Amino acid sequence: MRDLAPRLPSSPGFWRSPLRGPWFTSVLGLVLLAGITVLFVTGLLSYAAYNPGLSPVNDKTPDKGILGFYLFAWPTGPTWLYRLTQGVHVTLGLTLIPVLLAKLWSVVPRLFTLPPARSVAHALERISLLLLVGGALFEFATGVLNIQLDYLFPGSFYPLHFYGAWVFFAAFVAHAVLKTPKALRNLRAMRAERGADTDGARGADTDGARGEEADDLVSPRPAPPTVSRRGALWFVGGGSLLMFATNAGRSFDGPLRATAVLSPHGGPEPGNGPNGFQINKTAAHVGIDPAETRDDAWRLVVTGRAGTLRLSRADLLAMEQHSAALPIACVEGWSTSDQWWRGVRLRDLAARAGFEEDPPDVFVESLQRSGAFRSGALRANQVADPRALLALSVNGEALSPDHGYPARIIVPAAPGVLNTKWVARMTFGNLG
Ligand SMILES: Nc1nc2c(c(=O)[nH]1)N[C@H]1C(S)=C(S)[C@@H](COP(=O)(O)O)O[C@H]1N2
Ligand SMILES: [Mo]
Repeated sequence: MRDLAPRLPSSPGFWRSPLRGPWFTSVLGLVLLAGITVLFVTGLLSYAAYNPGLSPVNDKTPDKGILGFYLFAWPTGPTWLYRLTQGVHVTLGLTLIPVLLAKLWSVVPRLFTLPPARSVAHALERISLLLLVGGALFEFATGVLNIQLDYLFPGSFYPLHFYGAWVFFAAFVAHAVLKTPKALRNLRAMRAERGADTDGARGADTDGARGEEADDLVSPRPAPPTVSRRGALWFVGGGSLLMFATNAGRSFDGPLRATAVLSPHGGPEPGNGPNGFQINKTAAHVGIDPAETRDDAWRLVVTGRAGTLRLSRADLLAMEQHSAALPIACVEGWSTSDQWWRGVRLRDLAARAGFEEDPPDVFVESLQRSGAFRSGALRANQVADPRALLALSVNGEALSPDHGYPARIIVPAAPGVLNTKWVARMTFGNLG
């Protein structure tokens, strides 16, 4: 006879919620199966959008090996592409937090099962579960920390979140392959039973709980219910809705952004006027010396086949000026609507550097002396796009110091991080 006394979490009688059982776990599991698949795909897309294969400066995970098998040249259109993929990645991730927590709660008795392993196969299954649970918590935790104003996690976010995602996903695929058929069977069985109930063939039952007795998640001595399973699902869904409603707004401007009360970079626009849109890091924060940005001091150093040019802001303003309506879309998930940028085309600068036809890749460096985002490499397709600019003004006014005065990069569909501010140097070709 098994010990049913609730002494230890490993005792079968310890966990008493009548909500636990295959139906509850299966519903949450299927929601996560769909949601996490989207998170994984949009995450991989975001990684590709950074151009990690293009130059060591873009590559935060140089040891990725075959995990970079799928990398491709990120396109320059539609212009809102990264705004969409990364907005979905971050907002969906936040929205799924209550579902993830509920799912872990629903299977928590299994974490305490004794003996820890009954066989080699059982040991393997439990190790994969550990990677699955640990990996999920790790990915959600690093993701949430990275969208805070001051990143708190020890170490660089990129390798942690990237390798963590692959470890998690390997366990996730194994788990999904093993469990999806069972989850679907559970749901079908419950539905069939409910159908039988309405025929009046058997006595009334709630939420299709019958037939679950054999499952190890079902408590052998359940406490009286305080809420139905359906009610519990509504509660989880309500939590998700709350996360969505308090975060999604930062992918928009104006009154909608003000609804993003739980998000840094949500809230009101910083200031009014042409430069009054979201700022990632201010000039003061990254240590830009205003003296270096003055028109008499600042020169853009452009290097290419034609040697080295030094261009003042007046020289750049004397070149043909072009406009493009493009958003800023950050890896943190926030974005702005289209701003009206004006300046010199990157491909015209490439031509000045000696690449009249077929513009090459370019390596861009900022006045900023340190920090991960002081430089970035743009691919040839990005340089060639006629909407890709070295912007001198935005919305009809010179760039503000915080938006990158004297000049910044703006590339359609690219992640914000590639739109280098306070540009000092551009090297065309030979990225090494
Ligand atoms: N030199 C420099 N450029 C930079 C950054 C930076 O930290 N330093 N941040 C990048 C990031 S992560 C984003 S999202 C955009 C934000 O541009 P904004 O502050 O004008 O909105 O600038 C990019 N350009
Ligand atoms: Mo960013």
